[in-house]
Amino acid sequence: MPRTARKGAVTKHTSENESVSARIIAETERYCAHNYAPKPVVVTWAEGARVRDADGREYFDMLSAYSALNFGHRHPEIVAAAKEQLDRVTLTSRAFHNGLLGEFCKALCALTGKGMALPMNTGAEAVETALKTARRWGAFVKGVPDGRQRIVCCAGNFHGRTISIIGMSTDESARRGFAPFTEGFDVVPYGDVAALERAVGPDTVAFLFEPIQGEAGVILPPEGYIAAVRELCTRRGILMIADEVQTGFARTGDMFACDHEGVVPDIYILGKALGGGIMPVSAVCADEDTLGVYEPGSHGSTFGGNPLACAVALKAMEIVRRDDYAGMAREKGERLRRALAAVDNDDIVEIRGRGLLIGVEFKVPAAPYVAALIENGVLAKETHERTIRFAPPLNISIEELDEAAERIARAFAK
Ligand code: IF1
Repeated sequence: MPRTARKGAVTKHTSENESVSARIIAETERYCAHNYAPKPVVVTWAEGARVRDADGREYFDMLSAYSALNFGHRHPEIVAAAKEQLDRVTLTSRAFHNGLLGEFCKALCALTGKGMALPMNTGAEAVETALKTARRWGAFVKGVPDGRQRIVCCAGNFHGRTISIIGMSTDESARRGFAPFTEGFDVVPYGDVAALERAVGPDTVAFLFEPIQGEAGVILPPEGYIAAVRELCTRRGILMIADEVQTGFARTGDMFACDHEGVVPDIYILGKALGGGIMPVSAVCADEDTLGVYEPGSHGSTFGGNPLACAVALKAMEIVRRDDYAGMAREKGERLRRALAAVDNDDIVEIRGRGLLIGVEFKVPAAPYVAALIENGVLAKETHERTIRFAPPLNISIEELDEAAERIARAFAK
């Protein structure tokens, strides 16, 4: 198969003083696999909602590392917690106890209302852990013959990049060349409860969904969908698994996006912002009748629950509540959506989202608008070609948010 030319090759930098960025980009392009086409910005410093590139230009970060930076870059209290822990112990593996894992899991249980937590590192690892939990629960608790467990998921889903997870994907670009895939998944249209009702059978053990589909383009389900899913999963005896990796930790204006409809899923999948913007921390939270399916040696991770991750996440969980990040996301999300709605550009088809997870859909490819945003000092990225996601740190100041909105309006002016 001839190597296809890589899309989005680095654009030639125009002026001399950009040679630092160009040199760094060229080195990255030469030695790093091309599994991304990054925008031509080399971030070398960041604080709060601001980042600077290798040539000293400053931008507002309106992507927040895909919602892992709810607390902004280098939140001082979270950095301090990390530094303190660095001088004690950073890694033990789970072959031994460490001084923070119990406290970390207890705090997660307090935050989610669940009885237990299982610590992992990346979102994908937490999703895989939730899938394994559901399959075991199906075999050991529900009584589905082992090997026949089925899990329902949604068209347009994004849950990570492992082979089992992309096996659920309906995005050909995430699947091409990676077959064969893991069996046991059924796909239903997102937001369609009747389709879910039809898809659930005697061997179905769980339904996995995103309360708002991020990567699909900030797609909100119909009002009442989450509550209807809750009722259906309870009635049909299957686990309701909410992937809150991107929507969790106050991003959508509630602690979790399921809270918008007052729903508690059987399993929460958490990640991204749980790491406070410092390091990967993820977890699966559920009650003991679900997470109790594990016995020693049945699942694990070298770094899962390490003391440095626990220290950082404990501080993040303290701050997200103490400083009412959900309230901030609601207030600033409304402010930003109002500013975006005032932009006069008939290329804009729809502005949607909740809290500070906002998508602006265009009728044309959005990449040129992203380039204009970058020229105006705003970092963002399009998803699925025509939707630009705006997800700034939740603690961005009102002044910074208003300045960012003005820059966005300038970039979007036709
Ligand atoms: C990429 C997307 C966002 C996620 C949800 C699990 C994971 C993610 C709902 C896995 C991760 C990231 C991955 C990153 C880009 C980004 C992304 F565009 F890919 F889909 F945010 F929308 N569940 N999303 O959004 O977590 O293993 O990455 O820690 O892979 O390109 P992870």
